[in-house]
Amino acid sequence: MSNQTTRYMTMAQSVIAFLKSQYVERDGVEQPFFAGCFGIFGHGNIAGIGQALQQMPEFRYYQARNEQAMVHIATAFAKTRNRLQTFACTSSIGPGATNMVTGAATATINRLPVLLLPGDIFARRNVAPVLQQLESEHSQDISVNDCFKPVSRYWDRITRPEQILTALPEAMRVLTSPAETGAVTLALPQDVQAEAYAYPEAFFHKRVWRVLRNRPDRKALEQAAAWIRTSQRPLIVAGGGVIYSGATELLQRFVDQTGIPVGETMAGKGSLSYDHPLNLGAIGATGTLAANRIAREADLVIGIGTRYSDFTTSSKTAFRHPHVRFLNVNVAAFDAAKHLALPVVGDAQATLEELLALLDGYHVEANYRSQVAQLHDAWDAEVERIYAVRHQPLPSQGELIGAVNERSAPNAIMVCAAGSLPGDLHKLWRARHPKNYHMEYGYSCMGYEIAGGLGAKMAAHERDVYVMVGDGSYLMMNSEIVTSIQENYKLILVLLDNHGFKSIGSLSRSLGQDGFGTRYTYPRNGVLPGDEGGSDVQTLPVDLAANARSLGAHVIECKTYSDFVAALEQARTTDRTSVICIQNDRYESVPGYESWWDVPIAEVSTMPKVQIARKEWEAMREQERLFLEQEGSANTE
Ligand SMILES: Cc1ncc(C[n+]2csc(CCOP(=O)(O)OP(=O)(O)O)c2C)c(N)n1
Ligand SMILES: [Mg+2]
Repeated sequence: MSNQTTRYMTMAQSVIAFLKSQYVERDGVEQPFFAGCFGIFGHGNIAGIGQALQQMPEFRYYQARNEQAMVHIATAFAKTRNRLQTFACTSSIGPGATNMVTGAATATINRLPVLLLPGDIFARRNVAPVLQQLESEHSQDISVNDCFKPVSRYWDRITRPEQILTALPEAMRVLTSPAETGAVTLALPQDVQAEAYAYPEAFFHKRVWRVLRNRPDRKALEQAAAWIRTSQRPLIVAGGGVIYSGATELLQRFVDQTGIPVGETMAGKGSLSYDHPLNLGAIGATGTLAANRIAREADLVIGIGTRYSDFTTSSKTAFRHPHVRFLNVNVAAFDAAKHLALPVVGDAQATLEELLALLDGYHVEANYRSQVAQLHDAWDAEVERIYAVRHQPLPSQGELIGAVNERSAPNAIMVCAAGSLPGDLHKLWRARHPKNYHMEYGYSCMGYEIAGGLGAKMAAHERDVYVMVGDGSYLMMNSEIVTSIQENYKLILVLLDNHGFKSIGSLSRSLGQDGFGTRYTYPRNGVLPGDEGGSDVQTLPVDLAANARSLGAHVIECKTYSDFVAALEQARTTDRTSVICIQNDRYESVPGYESWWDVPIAEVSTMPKVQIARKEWEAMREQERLFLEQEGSANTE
């Protein structure tokens, strides 16, 4: 140790100096892993990370308005960059830190890398309780930052400056691992951030983290090929992993050679161009008739880069063939093993390449392929029908989605996360490239939309970014409009106002609960009206257009479909963040297509509609499958 050159610097300075020197490389392409640091300063980080950022302006600091939002920005940025680049996020202690917990969960659930650096209470403790400190009577080794543990893939608290020497490399290992990535949290006590230490110079040398394309076990691969060859009705479920791995072109070659059709998950939509004849479109609870019909009778489901959420499996009712088997290609053993599958653990691109070679000469039977082609075409016609609805007096959501899809440049990005939009977009959006459809549906976090749009735009300046957002999500988090103006990243926000929760309103109706608590209206006789209030309700005096204008956005208000089309044209040519406000009909919905989603209904109630809904639910529950006994599965063969 004594002969080594060292740099005497604060722990916070060492963090920034280290982050600046971290690179990733995949397929021979090298790039810095961090695009900079988002942050909001307070006493918990200003003199530590804040001072370090000020001293090292080459590691760009960006100011956000809300800590949750800045994590969403970083997450969306990482998603757009296929997990090869992200931001660090610094916060003060207390509320600044816990505001990031929701962002951390969003990143971890979606398997996207973000580095969180919340400030923490004094390690030396003598001045405790400091402002915003949570006290505990049973331990002094506790702070609100412990809340990050379950939502982080790696969590550490740095109570001595030299601990960063072992913590940061661990953080990098997890962040750059496709199988392990998610939120990484390093809680940094505010006193330790400012403490100096003689760090070895070598710690700051440029380090390149190779993002590996792990190849699958050969035997598993051969078995996979054998299963495919004996299958009559195979179906690929393409998840986000296909896109993150950059395996989309290979997927197309794979399906062209084998004739196996593809259903796409929320994160996997865009894996294959919408107009490919073997693309059945969205699968599952928000799926198309084409994908759900084929799923029902599939005898082999080939999951590629999917975590099989309940939306993908229609709560385990989508796959009904009595002898259906699963074969899962995934970087994460955890996901590969789901549904008692034959697990093929490896990178999607590397695996598809090898699997394709083993499938030489194989093709699905002609009648299966023609059934798929027919369903594909019928679905296309259904989308066309919904795009052409001209609902009066308020337009339908489906036609507005159609207008955005048709009027946006083919290389644009559409960002969305929560409400009724994700289900409609999953079905109706015509994804023309792998980044066209940016949906955060792992956490479906209201508030992700605008911040996420900014992250996507920062990652892809050259593309137009459309944020599709409901009035509920808009009200929950619109703060980053300001950041988009400050940093001059133009977004086009499409704000669909239906005075409340269209999504939960229709969910509520399906449960026999009449839209209770889902409308933005004044209470009547001390009760908030649901559907029974009809149009005879007093709406709230909220002016979302004025709100957006007040944040610095260019605002276009429209009433009709043709106003909306004109607004889209105008927004395209405006040079700053634009918000298109339109009211849409709360009740006119895109239908479901032979799918289900399990939301439990009250077992006993005084409400007759709830009792009826409960009976229907009980029947559907019977259809949920466990996939415990699969002939010839990995464990029995
Ligand atoms: C942070 C958060 N809180 C609650 C929910 C549950 N939730 C899902 S959609 C929704 C309503 C969204 O309203 P809006 O953005 O207006 O979209 P709409 O349903 O009207 O299309 C709610 C409350 C959520 N997904 N995220
Ligand atoms: Mg709404």
